[in-house]
Amino acid sequence: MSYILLMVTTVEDPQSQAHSDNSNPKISGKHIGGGLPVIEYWAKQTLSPKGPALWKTLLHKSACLSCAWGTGGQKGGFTNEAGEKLQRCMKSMEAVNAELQPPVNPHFFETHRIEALQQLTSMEADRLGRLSFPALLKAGSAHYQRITWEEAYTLIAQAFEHPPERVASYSSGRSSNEAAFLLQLMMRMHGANNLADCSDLCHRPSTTALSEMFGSGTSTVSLKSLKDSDCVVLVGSNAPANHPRLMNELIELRNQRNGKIIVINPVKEVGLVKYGSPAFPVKSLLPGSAIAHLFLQPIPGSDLALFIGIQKSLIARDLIDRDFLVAYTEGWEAVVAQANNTTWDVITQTCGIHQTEIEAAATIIGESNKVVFAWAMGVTHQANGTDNVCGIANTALLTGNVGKMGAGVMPIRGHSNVQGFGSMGVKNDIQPALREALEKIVGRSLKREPGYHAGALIEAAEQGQVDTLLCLGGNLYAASPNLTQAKRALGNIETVVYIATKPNLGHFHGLAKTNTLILPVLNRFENPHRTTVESGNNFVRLNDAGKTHLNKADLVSEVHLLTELAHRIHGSEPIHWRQLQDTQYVRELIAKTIPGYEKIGQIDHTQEEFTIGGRIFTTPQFATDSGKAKLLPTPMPSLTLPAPEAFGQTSGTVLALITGRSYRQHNTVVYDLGDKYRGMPHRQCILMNIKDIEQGGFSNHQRVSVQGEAGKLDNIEIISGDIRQGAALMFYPEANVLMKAVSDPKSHTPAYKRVPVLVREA
Ligand SMILES: Nc1nc2c(c(=O)[nH]1)N[C@H]1C(S)=C(S)[C@@H](COP(=O)(O)OP(=O)(O)OC[C@H]3O[C@@H](n4cnc5c(=O)[nH]c(N)nc54)[C@H](O)[C@@H]3O)O[C@H]1N2
Ligand SMILES: Nc1nc2c(c(=O)[nH]1)N[C@H]1C(S)=C(S)[C@@H](COP(=O)(O)OP(=O)(O)OC[C@H]3O[C@@H](n4cnc5c(=O)[nH]c(N)nc54)[C@H](O)[C@@H]3O)O[C@H]1N2
Ligand code: SF4
Ligand SMILES: [Mo]
Repeated sequence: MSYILLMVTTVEDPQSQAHSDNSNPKISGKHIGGGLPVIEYWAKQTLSPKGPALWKTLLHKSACLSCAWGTGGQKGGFTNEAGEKLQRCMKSMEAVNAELQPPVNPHFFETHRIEALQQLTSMEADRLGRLSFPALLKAGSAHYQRITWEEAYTLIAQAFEHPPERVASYSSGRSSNEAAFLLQLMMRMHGANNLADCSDLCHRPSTTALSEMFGSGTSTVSLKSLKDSDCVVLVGSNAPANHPRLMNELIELRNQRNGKIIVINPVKEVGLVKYGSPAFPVKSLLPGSAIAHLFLQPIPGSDLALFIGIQKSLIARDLIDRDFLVAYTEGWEAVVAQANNTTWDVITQTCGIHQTEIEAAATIIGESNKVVFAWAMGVTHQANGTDNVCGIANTALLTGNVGKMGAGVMPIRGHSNVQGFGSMGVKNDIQPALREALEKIVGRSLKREPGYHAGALIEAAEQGQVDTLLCLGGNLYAASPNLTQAKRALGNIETVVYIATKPNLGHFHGLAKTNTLILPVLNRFENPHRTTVESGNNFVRLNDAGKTHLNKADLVSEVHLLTELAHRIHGSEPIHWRQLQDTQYVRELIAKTIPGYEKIGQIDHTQEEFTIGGRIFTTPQFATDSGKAKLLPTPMPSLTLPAPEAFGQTSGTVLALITGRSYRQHNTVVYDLGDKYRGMPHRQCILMNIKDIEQGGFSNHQRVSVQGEAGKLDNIEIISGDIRQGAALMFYPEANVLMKAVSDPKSHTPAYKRVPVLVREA
């Protein structure tokens, strides 16, 4: 297949930047994704002194810590839910490796002032080792000091005496379903719904859009169903780095089923062009497997325009499924009308992709029988993230690609149990069904009004409206946009409690007004009891009990910590919190209250992992009230960038900055510097298109300053790479100092992927 590259005029970029797989992309880093470096990493770690412990952990019957694709559990560390072996990627080992570090030296905090700790980078903070005793930093003190658990519980229980609306939690998706369930129950019994969660910063636009359209907010596709597809459209995902095993599915789709792959991403991620997978050691690992048939590089933030274009082309050529629309959906007429009424000029100028390329994508989608539309943060981290998701799902529905085997919509989730947190009700609004079920258990009515999501929490804290914040994992400080604001906001909270496995930037910068506590916990493979997690593909895994290597450490499990705390806050009636330290009882409560989770009540006896009921649609019967899927009209984004004057300058190059992950980091935690696949040797880089470099009068490897609306970074090295003209890419969390907290009004998720910046000579 070959597509002609044509010139179009756009606001940010005069050139269409689509490529077919016949083109020869110039990649500044590696020429294939994955490949030998992956095997080198496995070999190096295996041969290191930690090797035996690493392997023991990988073989432990618990789910992978890293991403939500999910593997491991009762079938064994390397087996997925389809029973396939060799399904564990290097990222998994990377995550385990970090957890197997020795403890932070018991005298470390005594000998290091907080000012010194604030000089540490993310990687240095993580490398301090595992947290292994409770610590407290009092206002005015220069040091975190060791405290007892009793002192910690007493302090936190006192902090929970503030009015409920002034008490909040934040959580991150690595903890178990059991811990998540207990957290929300404890908070809701306290009387507020201030349950901010990392999903507010992540896939909330997907949940918001899909809930309204299908009555269920998660993927409609199971792994089994994905394996039946004949086309995948992958939008705004760097799966080779963040969900590596998804690459195996793409390789099988293309090579074994002769299926088609469309990739949409302003950055030509090398692994999405060609990927060498260790799961296919002979055919793929060294030569690499071709991935994208069609690679479209739109202007950041413009995916919706591209999808309206695809819809327009499908409608014009009668490639939509009218019988399906009439029988199983609502609202399709308005979506068809919108696509018809939007001119090609507006579409191509907004997304910067020529009509020919858009039509090529429509042809592939229209001519395929079973299409899965998958997406990640390139879609959700936008000021119109929810509309973006609607635009993708509308396209899926117009072509009859939801509600059958082999097809559907698939948000590729982030943290390994972030979706489980959502299912357990960790969110700032409470669904009526969950509320009613919980009310029966606690014997009184629970608050209905929504509480703070992550962004609102920061804003409320900044205004002095929050007294107590309990953080179950994560790094709210470094994950938030506008680090200066986040620091100031957290500094207005009386008591901040960090429940964590390893030190991070938040523990040293996100300091409370009076008391900051760090409470160490066991991780998933160390807990003395069983726990469960839920993957992005709606599969629930059971984690066996395990042991920690931290022999002399003073650690507890998250379940122990939360139940002890809840006992002190709420007493033992109507809930006997301490009894819930046996997680089997928590699972019984989950089975009674969480829709689709009924089977978890038996899992201790059956060890049967399961797919959650009511979410995977293989027939066109949806979970909405009418049973029909709803198509929603999507306002076209209007994308402009400010002039240098908006940054108080008269010269320089304004670009749309994408901020995301390097190959060697997990969210705010940096494991190693650099990203060899993108040719970026260290963290202080900005990836730019060669034309922007030349037109701006810069040169490759020049050091520049990058200025955003909220802050500036100096001494940033320009790296020329295969990124769309007008766009640039930098790594988070360092880049979070640049941006203001602009967010999608429907989901409140920040627009981390389209940050206006000015690049100037240093
Ligand atoms: N190893 C590892 N695995 C992880 C994580 C990790 O940090 N490390 N994090 C986990 C979490 S919480 C998450 S949410 C996921 C994140 O997984 P991803 O969403 O894959 O991660 P990001 O780095 O945010 O990159 C998203 C991709 O979107 C592209 N993009 C940016 N702007 C646009 C746009 O406007 N349109 C389109 N179409 N594409 C765009 C970027 O070029 C990039 O390739 O990974 C999870 N897994
Ligand atoms: N600019 C920019 N900002 C972003 C993003 C972006 O792409 N660009 N991505 C956003 C996204 S998608 C997300 S999800 C957020 C991530 O935001 P968070 O989830 O808040 O941050 P993490 O870095 O994943 O949190 C890491 C910390 O979790 C703790 N931890 C690890 N395992 C455990 C455990 O088992 N139990 C407990 N209690 N603690 C544990 C460790 O102490 C570790 O330091 O960041 C968001 N921020
Ligand atoms: S793809 Fe994700 S879940 Fe699977 S092994 Fe890798 S990091 Fe773990
Ligand atoms: Mo995420």
